[in-house]
Order: sequence, then C-alpha cells, then structure tokens
Amino acid sequence: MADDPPVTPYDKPAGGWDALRSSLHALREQDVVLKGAGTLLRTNQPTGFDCPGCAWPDRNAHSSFEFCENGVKAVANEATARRVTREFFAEHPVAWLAQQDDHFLEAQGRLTEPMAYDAASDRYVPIGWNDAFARIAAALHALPSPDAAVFYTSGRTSNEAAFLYQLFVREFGTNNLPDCSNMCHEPSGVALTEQLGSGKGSVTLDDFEQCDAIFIFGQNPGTNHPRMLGELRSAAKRGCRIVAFNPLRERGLERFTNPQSPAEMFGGGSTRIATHYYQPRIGGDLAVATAIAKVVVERDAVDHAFIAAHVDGFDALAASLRATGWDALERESGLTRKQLEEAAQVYVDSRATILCWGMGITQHRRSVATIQMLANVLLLRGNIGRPGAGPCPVRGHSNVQGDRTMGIYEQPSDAFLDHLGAAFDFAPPRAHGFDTVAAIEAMHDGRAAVFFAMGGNFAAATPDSARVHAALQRCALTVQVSTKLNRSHVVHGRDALILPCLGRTEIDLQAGGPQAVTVEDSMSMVHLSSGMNPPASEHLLSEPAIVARLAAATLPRSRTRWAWLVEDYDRIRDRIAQVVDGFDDFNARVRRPGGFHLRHPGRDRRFPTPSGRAQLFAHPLDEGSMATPAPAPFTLMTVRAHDQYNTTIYGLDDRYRGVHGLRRVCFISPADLQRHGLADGQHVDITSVWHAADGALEERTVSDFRLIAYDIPDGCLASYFPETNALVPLDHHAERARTPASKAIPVRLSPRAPA
Ligand SMILES: Nc1nc2c(c(=O)[nH]1)N[C@H]1C(S)=C(S)[C@@H](COP(=O)(O)OP(=O)(O)OC[C@H]3O[C@@H](n4cnc5c(=O)[nH]c(N)nc54)[C@H](O)[C@@H]3O)O[C@H]1N2
Ligand SMILES: Nc1nc2c(c(=O)[nH]1)N[C@H]1C(S)=C(S)[C@@H](COP(=O)(O)OP(=O)(O)OC[C@H]3O[C@@H](n4cnc5c(=O)[nH]c(N)nc54)[C@H](O)[C@@H]3O)O[C@H]1N2
Ligand SMILES: [Mo]
Repeated sequence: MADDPPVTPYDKPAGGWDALRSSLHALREQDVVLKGAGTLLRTNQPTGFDCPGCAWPDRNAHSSFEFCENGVKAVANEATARRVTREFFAEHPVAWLAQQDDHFLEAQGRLTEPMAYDAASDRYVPIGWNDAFARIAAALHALPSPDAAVFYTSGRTSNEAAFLYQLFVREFGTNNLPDCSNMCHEPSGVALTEQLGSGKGSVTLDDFEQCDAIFIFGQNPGTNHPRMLGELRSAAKRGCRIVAFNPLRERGLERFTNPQSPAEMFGGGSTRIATHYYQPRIGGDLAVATAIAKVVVERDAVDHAFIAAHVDGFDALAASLRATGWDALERESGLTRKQLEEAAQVYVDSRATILCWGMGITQHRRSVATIQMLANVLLLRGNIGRPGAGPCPVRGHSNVQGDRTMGIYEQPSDAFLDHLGAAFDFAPPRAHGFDTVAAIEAMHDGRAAVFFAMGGNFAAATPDSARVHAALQRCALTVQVSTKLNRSHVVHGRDALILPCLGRTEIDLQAGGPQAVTVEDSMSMVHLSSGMNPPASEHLLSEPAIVARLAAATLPRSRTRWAWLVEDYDRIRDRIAQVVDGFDDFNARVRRPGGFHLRHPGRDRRFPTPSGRAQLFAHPLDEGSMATPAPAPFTLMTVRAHDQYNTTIYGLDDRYRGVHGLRRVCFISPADLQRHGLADGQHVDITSVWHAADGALEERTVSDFRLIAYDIPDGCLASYFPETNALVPLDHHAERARTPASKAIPVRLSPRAPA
C-alpha cells in the first residue's frame, strides 16, 4: 500500500500544456519524433490519412492542423520504430508471453511477418503467406458447415477491406459476422432504426454551430474524443448551454484549454464547458430522460405541428409519462426533482438541441429503452430535421460506422443480400449469423471451431474473460489479422496464425500503384485516407489483399475476380457503388475535397420506418431493477483511462482523474468507504454476483485493486476496462441489442489481508 504512487486531484483544465507534453512523450517513447511530426501534419488532411483514433469528424476545410493528444498517441503507436521479429518469438514461449500484461505486449512494437503456432515448442514460428492461406482454407473446408466459422471485425477496417471481407464470408456461406459494434453502439442502432428509420446520428458539425443546447450523456470526450472539446469550446463561447450527465465529474467536460489557441495557452486561460453538470447514479439515465420528457409534456412545450405531421405514439407516451411519479424518478436517477426540472428547463428554453451519448448509455441492460427515451425527448420538440438539432451517438472506432454500411452485420437485410448476390452472381446465405455474445457461446459449446479476426482484440475486449478464453482455446484454428501483439495472440486455438497487416499511416502499394482507402465518420462523412509512411516491414499485406488472397485460396469456384479487384481499389469502390445505397458515383464523389455526406433521411424529416413516420415509445421504469442483489451492494462501471485505446494500453496514467502509474484501481465515494469499514488506498478483491438463468448464484473475482476515494455517487464504483472484463457475466447484456452491460456490474468488495 505504501508503495502506491499518490493520487492527486487534477484541477487544471483539460488540454493545455499537459496535453502537448504528453503527446511529445508518446512520440519520444516510440522513437518517432521526427517522422511522427511529419506524419501528424497529414492526419485528417484532405490528402493525408484518417486518424486511427476515434470516429469524431474533422474540420479540415477550416483549420490546417487539428491537434489531438490521443490522436497523437494512436498515430505514434502505429508509426513506432519498434518491431516484433521472428527472433522475439523464438526467444519467448507463448506460455511466457501469456503472463505479460497488455501494456507489455503493445510496447513490443509492430508485427513484421506471418507466424504460425507450433505446439511442440509452444512458440510462434514463421510461415509463408501462401502456406498460411492454405492452412486457413483447409480448416474452413474441414468444418461440418460454413456456420461453424466466425469472422469478427474491429472498427478500424477500411470500407474497401470490409466490403471484400463480408463478400468473402457470404460467398463462403455464412452471416457469422460479429463486430466490435456489438459491444459498443449496437443499442443506438437498434433503438434509432425502429424509431427514426435510420440507426445513425443525424447531426453534422455545422449543427454544433447552430444549437442552443448540447446535452451529453455517459460520454467522456476529454479522453475519448478530444477533438469534440474544440466544438464544445466554440459552442460554450457563443453562449450555448452544455448539460452533462455523468456519475463522475470528468475534467474534459468541465474546463478546457485549447492547445491550438495561443491566447489561451500563453494567457493561462481556459473555457468552461458544461454550464450544468449532474451526477446521476449508474444506470439512472432512463429516469433522467423520462423526467425531461415528462416536463415537456406536462408544460405542453410540445411541437404539436411536427408530431401531427411526422410522429406516431404521442398519446400512449404522454399517458405513461403522466403516470410516472417524481418519487420513482428521483430514486431511479439519483437526482433531485429540482435538478431534473432545472435540466428540463434548459431543454425547454432551447430552440435547437443536440443530444450526444456514449458508452455510459449503451452498455446497460435497458440501453435500447434509454436511447428511445432520449429520442422521444428530441421528437417531442421537433428537434430533428432542423438546423442545430438532432441525435448524436458518438461512435468509437474510426470506421466502425462505415463497416456496418459495408455489410459487416450478422443480421443483413434481404435487400442488401439481393444486391450483393446480383452484383457477384451467387446466392448469399439468408439465415442470420452470430453476434459477439452468440459467437462466444457457439465456440464454447463446440458449434463453431474456426475463429478469424479482422483486427481488434477479441480475447480482451469481450466480457466474461475466463469463458471467452476457454471458448477460443477450444477452436481448431484462430487467426488474427493484426498490427500489434495482443492478448488474442496468446489465448488461441489448437492451431493459430498471426497475419500482420499495413496500418492506416502506411503506403499501400498494389499492382495499380499506391492505393487510398475510404472511411465513414460518426457524422456520416465518407472520405479518402492514404498513408505516407513506408510499411513497418516488407512482409506486410494490406487488409484488402489479405481478404482477396484468402478468398482465392478458399473459394476455387468463386466468380469474383479477387486478385483483379485489389490491384486498384477504384475497382472495389465501383462494386460498392453497385451494392450499397448512397454510394453512386463513389470514386468521383469521394475525391472531392472533404469527401461526401451520406444524408440522414431525418434531416429532411423523412422517417423510413414501416409506417413512414417516426415513433414515440413509452418505456416504464422498472423500479428497483438497479438495486443490486443482496450480496452485491455496489454497481461497477468499467471505463477507459486516458492512456489507453480500448485494450491497447499506451501507459499507466489517467491524468484527468489524478491517477499515475497504476491501472488496478477502484473509485469509490468517501461515504461508502466509511459505511463499509474501508479506507482510501486499501487494496481489495472485486467479486461480481450474478443470478444465472438457471437460478444458480455465480461469482467472478478479480484481485488486488486499490480503492480511491472519489467524487462518485454512493453505491457506484468505477474501474478500468479490460482488467475488469472477467467480472461481466456473458448473459448480462442489453435487452434486444445484446451489448454486454459492462457499465452496470453488481459487485461486492473484499479487503485483502495486509501484505
Ligand atoms: N483515447 C481513446 N479514444 C477512444 C477510445 C479509447 O479507448 N481511448 N475508445 C474508442 C471507442 S471504441 C469508443 S466506443 C469511445 C468510447 O468513449 P466513451 O463513450 O466516452 O467511453 P467510456 O470511457 O467507456 O466512458 C463512458 C463515460 O460514461 C460514464 N458513465 C458510465 N456509466 C454511466 C451511466 O450509467 N450514466 C451516465 N450518464 N454516464 C455513465 C463514465 O463515467 C464515462 O465518463 O471512444 C473511442 N475513442
Ligand atoms: N468492460 C468493457 N468492455 C468493453 C468496453 C467497455 O467499455 N468496458 N468497450 C467495448 C467497445 S466500445 C469496443 S469498440 C470493444 C473494442 O474491441 P476491439 O475493437 O476488438 O479491440 P481494440 O482494443 O480496439 O483492438 C486493438 C487491436 O487491434 C489491432 N489493430 C490496430 N490497428 C489495426 C489495423 O489497422 N488493422 C488491423 N487488422 N488490426 C489493427 C491491434 O493488434 C490491437 O492490438 O471493446 C468493448 N469492450
Ligand atoms: Mo467502441
């Protein structure tokens, strides 16, 4: 305990000199100071590459270079000078690698050549690309059915790679295409598609210049979408109200010093971001949204003309809101009636409002209901299809939205499959495939035996780690297309392959010359991305080339000209234009400066639901549902620290929360410490308590976390992901969207005996 570094509250604004310092440190650590500086100047530029960080859009038409600390870290870690060589693998048995932490694995640098697992020596040994593809093809052909293979995607994959990948998987014969979206914004897609006829957000950056109010639910932009702070700062400066709901007081939502503003940097100034900051209890947002909707209806601040013209379901919603009492709203939200009415007043006073949300909303059992209640709030006042208003689910991975648009989806529509089959002259499988949770279950009980991952880190990012590891280890073959070493390479099937690929920042040279790929950001802008660094190794292939060569090896009777398509990615884009709605004339339009926008129908007040109208949905609170089972007095949320990108751990600091040099921490309120006889700095084990479907009480434990007294509501705890993923029961997930409920884990704490 005495050896732990001190935890000191961070009272400076987010951004500022510390952000610059930390960026330079990241570049230095990866030995890319000079190269990185040149590389960074081309990030999110019309002729550069799309930042491999988050999906927040860029304003490259306006400013020449947008600085982003965590974008720098993402780029520096990809452009690193460090390499994982065959000598490294020869030196370290996999059993040894498996004992190293995620930070160590990431820090080894870029993967350089294809490797295959050798059980006799428990080591990865070099393998040629052709042999690797032949081995995968053999394993796929040995399966009893194509549905016994699982093809995962992480959201960094380009549109071109994603399109070819889903085509290959469907020509092979399955829709088993789980993706990271299943663990992320899936509930947003499910909720909004049903309600508005499109699962995407409707706003653009221009709307951020025109709104009167921005509400931010369950999102930490200072860490996860730092460029969003620039928009929030401009909005705040022109008097826009910014209302944040978060159990934690996140620094980036409070104050920001813009590293691009010399006046603020040298003048020591900063901008206040949130005008109103509320700390609901974990999972309290359905009650918060219900309270706001209730006030809108009861004060008759409703846009009746809009409702009459475009929206169904008003009477049922109004009746349900009137019947919901303030006692229940206060209890469930953890806020007072006064606070809830104050927030609702800001909303009613605003002419045009944007609602943003992140993982604090989606990773809950009732996330679909919560998002539909948020959209109810918008619809009630006509806050969609007018400037400065609309829903803004803030996506994570830089191309997670584009991957879905390209057909990475386990539940494709018949219309999409019809187009795909017609364009490529085959009969796509129609049965829906496995999402992430279903894929884990299937591998666990032997229904699936080959696991292929296009990027990501399935072993670490998924819930219920012990179960997932057992599932992967039961597979006949696991294959990882990756840039960096991670947990999914050391938790593997009987046979295992690592296929190293080019990153976004690198030159992608094919027979037709250097290639650009395309991506779609969180606001549906589609644009080009072309790398300019030499590849990390001469043995790397691009993701589209990996798919094409795998397809050629696996599907001898395919009528698709795989090798020809990847010679020139314009050919892939021409095929995308044939299959995917909204991509007509793709090659020409994407070459215009800034690319093009996939217009959201809601912007024109068109709602392509079955009825052709938007829908309001009544969602009663289920009271007491958030009360945790008796042996588990706390609800734990698993969040990101400042120095990580999902399972990629860049460093051990979480600057804005005052934590340095350690990740196994657990934030707890001072009152809870006292109530439970615990002390700040004490070390505990965390145990989740779960009533399984068969009624059995299951327990899962992670050990040795340091308690940190923190400003967090009573009964609520916070720790970092992925160290706590082992606690999330696989069947604890969002209703209908099946996103793991990793923000609401029922847990208890047990003090560890002093060392
Ligand atoms: N640097 C960096 N950037 C990233 C990522 C990264 O790991 N690092 N990850 C990327 C990805 S894939 C994604 S999806 C996004 C994630 O970006 P965020 O959505 O910001 O993700 P989290 O860190 O999980 O934080 C969620 C926030 O929700 C709050 N919260 C938790 N539970 C509740 C709740 O019940 N109610 C409310 N109101 N708030 C709650 C937490 O306190 C936290 O502030 O960021 C993307 N960008
Ligand atoms: N408990 C808990 N669990 C969570 C979450 C949470 O908040 N709490 N968040 C969930 C969310 S929102 C998400 S999106 C998932 C993320 O799940 P994933 O997307 O599966 O995980 P990442 O950590 O982003 O994947 C990192 C790996 O991607 C590889 N990589 C990086 N760049 C490239 C590239 O260009 N190409 C290829 N082929 N590989 C590349 C590297 O090898 C790196 O190790 O995790 C989910 N899991
Ligand atoms: Mo995500």
